[in-house]
Amino acid sequence: MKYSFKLSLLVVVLILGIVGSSLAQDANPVVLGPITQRIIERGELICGVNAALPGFSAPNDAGQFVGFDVDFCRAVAAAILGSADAVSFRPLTAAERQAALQAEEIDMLSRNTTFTLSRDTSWGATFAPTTFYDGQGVMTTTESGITTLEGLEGLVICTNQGTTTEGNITDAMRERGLAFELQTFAEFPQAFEAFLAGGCDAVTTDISGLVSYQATAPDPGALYILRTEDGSDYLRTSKEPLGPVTPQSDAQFADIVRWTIYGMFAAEEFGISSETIDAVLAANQPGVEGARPVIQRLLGIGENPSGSYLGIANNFVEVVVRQVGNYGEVFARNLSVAPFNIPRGLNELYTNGGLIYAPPFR
Ligand SMILES: N[C@@H](CCC(=O)N[C@@H](CS)C(=O)NCC(=O)O)C(=O)O
Repeated sequence: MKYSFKLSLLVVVLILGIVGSSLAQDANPVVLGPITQRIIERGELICGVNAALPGFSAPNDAGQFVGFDVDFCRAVAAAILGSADAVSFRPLTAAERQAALQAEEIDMLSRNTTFTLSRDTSWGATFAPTTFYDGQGVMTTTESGITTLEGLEGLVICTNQGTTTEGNITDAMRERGLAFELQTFAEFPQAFEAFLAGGCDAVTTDISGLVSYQATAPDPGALYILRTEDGSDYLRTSKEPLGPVTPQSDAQFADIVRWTIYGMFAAEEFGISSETIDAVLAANQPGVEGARPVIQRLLGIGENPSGSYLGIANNFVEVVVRQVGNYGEVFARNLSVAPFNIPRGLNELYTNGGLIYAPPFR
């Protein structure tokens, strides 16, 4: 009796061991989150964007959305659906974005949105990695001769509602002991129009936004973005880390967005672009001399798991780079060109002194 009990215990332990080890070999099967599932069923990603921020997000002459922020929507669609074109864009104002995200009218938001503590907690949102490290700036007219915040004492500064900008400008002026009048508008284009019409002495928002508006204004030379005392850079009155946002209800989808962005950062770091992808693939096949394991893991070459951890195509980084490009290509195509000519600055790779850094793909 005692003997047979021991025997059956041994059998149970053996069975558990076999089942356990086969589970471990399979890794954890990925359970797709509700938003990921919806995107797959719909065959399309719904992405909330800015309708009027050339360089970052605006319709082109053919009515298609193009720009830096738009390309991250396209990258996520390529990662999940295999096609960067499988995106439906929803134009949203700054004030509309929180509700749209909370109601899950959009799968993700990619709209010059600053990552802050209050938004991360009270929006019911998950912030993806920062794709553009920005700061708030202030614009005056060349004609006014105002080149400092002190020069704006007692004057009218305009911006749009529902933004980090409103609080930041108040802090910046108060810290310097400068009184001023803040006028806010429902949308930034209205604030900019009021400024151009002389109703505001200055207008303030993200420096990227000011550069975009200046570049596309009828007379860019008539507009001045305040600079630091030594003139070497724009005056930054805040930190504005901008990046995509997803609803908090789906951590699995948030992982896909996060690692799609990291994949684009890592691809730039390892010299993998839409132009070099075929050569990189060929040079890194198993058994090829000089093949780099770090690249094999990133691109999911051979037996290396990559997208399989996310429940999407194992070679998702290859698909994204082929169709959208690496981070540097996306930056160059949209922002390094005239009329914007935005320098990489903090948005350089960490290997070049910037903040763009991807954790390991392992
Ligand atoms: N990054 C800031 C500001 C974003 C913002 O609203 N920027 C303006 C100026 S570039 C804009 O997008 N305006 C368009 C609008 O108001 O709809 C935030 O997240 O609050």
